[in-house]
Amino acid sequence: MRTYHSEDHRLHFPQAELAGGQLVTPFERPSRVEYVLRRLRERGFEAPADPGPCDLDAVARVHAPDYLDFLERAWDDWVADGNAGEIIATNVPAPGMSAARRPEGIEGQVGWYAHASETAMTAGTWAAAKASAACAQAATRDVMEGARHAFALCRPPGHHATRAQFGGYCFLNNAAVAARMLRDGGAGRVAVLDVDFHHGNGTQGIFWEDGTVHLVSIHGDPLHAYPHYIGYADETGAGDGAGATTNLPLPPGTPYRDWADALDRGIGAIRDRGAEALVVSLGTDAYRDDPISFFKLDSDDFRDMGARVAALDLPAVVCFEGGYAIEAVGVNAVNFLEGLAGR
Ligand code: 7XA
Ligand code: ZN
Repeated sequence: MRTYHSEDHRLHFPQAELAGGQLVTPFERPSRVEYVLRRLRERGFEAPADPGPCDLDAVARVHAPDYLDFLERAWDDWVADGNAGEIIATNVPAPGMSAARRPEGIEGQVGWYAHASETAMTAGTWAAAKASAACAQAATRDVMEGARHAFALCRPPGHHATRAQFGGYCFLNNAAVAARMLRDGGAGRVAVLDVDFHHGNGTQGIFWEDGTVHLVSIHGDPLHAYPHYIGYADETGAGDGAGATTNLPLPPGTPYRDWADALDRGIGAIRDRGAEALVVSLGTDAYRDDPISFFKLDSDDFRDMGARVAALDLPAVVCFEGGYAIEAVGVNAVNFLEGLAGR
């Protein structure tokens, strides 16, 4: 299995995340990638390839042009406005406000394009986000050219990024870009299987009315978990996409046997809709020691998870998402890949 990685992920390293009423070092930090790289090496995977430049046309297939323009200029506009710190959304168009007009000032625009305030932007965020999407694109090209599986070590992650908003540490939706590329490349139906602890709200929104891309997301029940306001089982898509969203929320403390039952239901749903290719949003934050999550999976469970996904017998692009129990992130991600590859 080929793997893709860009050192440009380092360009995104905010110093602050608003968590529990404090500014802390973000959970989503560059060392996460180091642990995955180290484990890939230890387990004999070939050295990750650089993905090359990001194809912005492919990104624009899933994100709004004005949002991409905002991401590109946000830092310069922020600094030009006299701001000395990192970009953090402090004002948002809440329900009840007139949200029909985008503000002209950068502070108002930051809130316009954000759906959460834990996620800071820095001078290098746009470059890192593009490099992350480029990894997904390179892995997708591999699969389109006949590879069975490919792994994109994406950072920053992507599944919370909607068509026109960032949040949840995500700016560009790498999995959605991959799914769109697979469809544009000729796959009749594509499935996105999101095994990250958090609901893939961005992916859901992007494909909400698209019956050709089936999202299956297994995640912490939004009654108790971020992103809090979306991800319920009765959200199943609309219009042409009616029935093409499958949400499998699970309660606090869920052990692997229950999690795996949900996975098997999701795999059954993917089979039923007849996907020809698969994108996996691989977060490892369902792990029992993850600091911001509440499932109880062990490291070995990620290998079993990969093996169950392999039984779908579909070509698959795997995009890295969340996972913050730093030392275990590498083991868990690579266990999944080995299970998938039958190693
Ligand atoms: O998969 N998504 C993540 O791992 C990011 C979750 C962000 C949680 C922020 C809670 N304030
Ligand atoms: Zn997550």
